[in-house]
Amino acid sequence: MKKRAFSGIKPSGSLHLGNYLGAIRHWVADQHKYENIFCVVDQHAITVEYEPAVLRQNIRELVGLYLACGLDPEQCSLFVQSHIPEHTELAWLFSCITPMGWLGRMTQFKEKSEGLREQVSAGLFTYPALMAADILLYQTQEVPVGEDQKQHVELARDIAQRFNHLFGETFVLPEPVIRTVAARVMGLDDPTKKMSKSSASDNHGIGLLDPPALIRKKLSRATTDSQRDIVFNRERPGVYNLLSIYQALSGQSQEEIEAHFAGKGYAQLKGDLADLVVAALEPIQERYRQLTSAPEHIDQVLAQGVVRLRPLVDATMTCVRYVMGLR
Ligand code: ATP
Ligand code: LTN
Repeated sequence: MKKRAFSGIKPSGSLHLGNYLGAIRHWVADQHKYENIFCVVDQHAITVEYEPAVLRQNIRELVGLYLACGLDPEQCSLFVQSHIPEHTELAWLFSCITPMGWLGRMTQFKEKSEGLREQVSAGLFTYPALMAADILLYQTQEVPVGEDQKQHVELARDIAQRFNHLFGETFVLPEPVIRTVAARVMGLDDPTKKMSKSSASDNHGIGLLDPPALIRKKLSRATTDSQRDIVFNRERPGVYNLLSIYQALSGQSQEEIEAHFAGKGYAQLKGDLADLVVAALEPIQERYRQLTSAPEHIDQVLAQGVVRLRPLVDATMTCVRYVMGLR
């Protein structure tokens, strides 16, 4: 029996290299090993200010990119979170057994609510209860994510444990699966901050749909430092970040990469890295163009995902409603 894997991405903007290297490329590479469920978590994207027309567009772009990156709808159930209303039903039930203290400790909440004070939405605070619902609804065993999501997956596990303790064995306890190379790609403009969809700066991230010339330009401007040698040293975050991206895309070891760049300068590092990034993204961009020229295909894939998942959703929810005394 294959283990079940679940993961999701917010349609909160254009996907970047961090989303690809930290998450999607592993989903694609391992899809034959798991029973896969991948979601476009649209209801998580509305926890901060957003534009409805842009959200609608982002949802379709994200599904198109899932497919263009190589997720095979025969091996993966792909769907949009709001198309299965039980996610929010279960999230409410979880929010009633999740202590405020657990939610208040989440670093993503602290970062995203910075400066907003009383204006911050209740949804941003209870966000992890919805994420726990996404994962636990499908009795998920493994959750492949980038490093930044480890804390949320662990919270989902704590919620499952608490539920099982209060109402009897109901949920499988999920585990985060985080790869070591490029699990946290940093911003090109500021290598102390995680590359993120919602950054306002132009030179922050490389978009999966960025044209080659733009990719080269952004990399040529990436922040480095005033030293010369090109080695993996976490204390030099700019160079370390570029080398980690190089490592993820080339599949070479750190020693091989350091030997390759010995005696060379940053311009060479940035140029070689741009070649690798462009070569990795070009086929994805080509498939994306083909897929979006036949938009019905995307609708079919999403409808099929919902149909396949329905029995699992019903099984979990029938049990949950009963043990909680709602039925
Ligand atoms: P936002 O800026 O809107 O918060 P985001 O760029 O952080 O979005 P998410 O939708 O939160 O992206 O994340 C989707 C997946 O990509 C998650 O598994 C997350 O861990 C991973 N991920 C996001 N940013 C990075 C990054 N910089 N490096 C590696 N993985 C990342
Ligand atoms: N919170 C995640 C997105 C997300 C997710 C999930 C990831 C929502 N539900 C379930 C894995 C499993 C994020 O901000 N990247």
